[in-house]
Amino acid sequence: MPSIPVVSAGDSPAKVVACLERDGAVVVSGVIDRGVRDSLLRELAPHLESVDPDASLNKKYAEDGGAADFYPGKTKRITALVARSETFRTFVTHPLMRSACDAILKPNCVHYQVHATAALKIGPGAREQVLHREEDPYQFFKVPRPRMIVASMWAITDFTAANGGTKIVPGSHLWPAERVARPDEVVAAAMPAGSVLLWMGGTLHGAGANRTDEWRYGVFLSYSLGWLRQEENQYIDVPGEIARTLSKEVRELVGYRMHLGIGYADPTVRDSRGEKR
Ligand SMILES: O=C(O)CCC(=O)C(=O)O
Repeated sequence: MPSIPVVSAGDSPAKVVACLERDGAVVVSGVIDRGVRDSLLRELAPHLESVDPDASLNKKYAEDGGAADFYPGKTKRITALVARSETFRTFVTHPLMRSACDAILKPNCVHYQVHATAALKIGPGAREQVLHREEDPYQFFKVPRPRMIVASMWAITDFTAANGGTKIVPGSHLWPAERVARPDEVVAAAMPAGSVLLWMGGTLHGAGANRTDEWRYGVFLSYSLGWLRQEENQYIDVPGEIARTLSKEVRELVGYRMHLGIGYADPTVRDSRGEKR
């Protein structure tokens, strides 16, 4: 029976990376304490409270005529977390994420970047999400693709198999394209609040169905090779006015940095307030 390995925050970065490389996913318990979770909840509440759980990103995608079914209803989803939450910025630079990305992404780039951010609340009655790979948009590369993305889900509330805990297909980052996961190969990430689930960009995964009467609250954070187009447009979600206020480390991780010659900009161009970037 496949399973997701569990390690603790005190375990070595090498152990986390070894699990990721072997199983395509790992749960690290005890990463963020109650105080950190409370700060994040406070900072994001004004943004999440106004989300219509029947519309959320689902409606936006449906209106685009794109993947209408990709985001299930009865969920609340917001992005732009770097701009919206000071606490979230500590996740972006967290040593756990830096060491995993150093080991998995650095061999394929000079530096990596934040790929996407989201707060994801899965409500009672939400159906499960279709299994997918973070690297699916890079169709040019054939599955199994080169390592391009590392993803994570930070449990703000407990995650269970019943309340929408993220579904993972262990080992699927190594599968050929045509292999389809059998139901007994899909495992829900059950983890207490404060844990972080990491997975490889090639690992099949998706949000679980919520069969309880509680909301499952997780924060998504992924990173990609510094020469790829980011999934979330960080220059819109973290505009220059905000980027200027961030630490150099966060600003550069968000993408305000060149990767070799890629991403240059004219420093004399002014932002919307008329100030130099
Ligand atoms: O909410 C989750 O557990 C996973 C979400 C996800 O994979 C997605 O929205 O693409």
